[in-house]
Amino acid sequence: MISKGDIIVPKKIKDGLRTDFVGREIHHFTEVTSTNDVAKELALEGAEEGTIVISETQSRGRGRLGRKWFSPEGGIWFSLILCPKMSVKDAPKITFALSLAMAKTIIKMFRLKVRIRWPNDVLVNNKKVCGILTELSSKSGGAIDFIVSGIGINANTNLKSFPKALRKSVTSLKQQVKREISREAFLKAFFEELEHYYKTLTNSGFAQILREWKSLTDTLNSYIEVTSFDKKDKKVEGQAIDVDQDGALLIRLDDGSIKKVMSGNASVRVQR
Ligand code: BT5
Repeated sequence: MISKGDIIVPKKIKDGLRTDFVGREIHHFTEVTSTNDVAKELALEGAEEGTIVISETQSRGRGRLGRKWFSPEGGIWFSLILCPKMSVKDAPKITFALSLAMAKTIIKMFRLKVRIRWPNDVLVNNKKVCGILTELSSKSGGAIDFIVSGIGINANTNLKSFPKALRKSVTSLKQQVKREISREAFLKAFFEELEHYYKTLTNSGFAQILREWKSLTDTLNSYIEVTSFDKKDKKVEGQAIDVDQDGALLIRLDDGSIKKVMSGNASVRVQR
């Protein structure tokens, strides 16, 4: 049972919120299967761009490829509806803009050591604090109809609520700053940051996002192992040398050849 004092109050986020559209409409729940599912239904019913769906817990929170996303109370589990005038192949760029906005928010609010791991993880002191799942609906002709970006942040979650196997690789903001954080203040700051980077992406293009993203990633110049989702979970190892203008990771394999991975799971072996 979640006590009333621990529930996110949307009004506290909206009061003084300096955005044009992100977070103007907030739907808050105690428990849902996945906020991405609820947001998708709302988008299909014509919800406005910038609409947010937040839940205190999720019974079937998911990561990429249907992996389980643990969503105990104290976290921030939410989805955002976006309607960018982009083609489907550009959708991964949204995840770059969101992870950059997340990293910037954590740095500005808590001055922690934050790194972004290609393509969708935000780490604090080398442990995962946030994951992003971008799903989309497309129109005929390859244009995006809408995007639902699901963002999970271990804000005030207790590490004991995670399975033992995960505890070594995850952290929460509470654990890092050694006090409970205001989830409303965090979301307000994040919504402002994310609208800024989303507008940068849609008005000025990906180059500026990528430049800032590169200054915060731990993946480039490291020796990494990547499980590629492009072709049936194939594992590759090598030196991560660049992220190209589509968001694909370029890896120099041990035989000197260059491998391009559009989507996958990276872990850093040696940081250079
Ligand atoms: C992600 O997937 O990192 C995307 C997570 C997105 C979660 C949000 S919460 C709101 C919205 N609603 C949803 O149902 N989802 C979104 P991926 O890169 O595939 O990472 C999944 C892996 O992260 C799992 O296999 C675990 O190893 C690990 N993991 C699971 N729960 C975690 C947590 N709470 N914190 C950190 N790591 C976790």
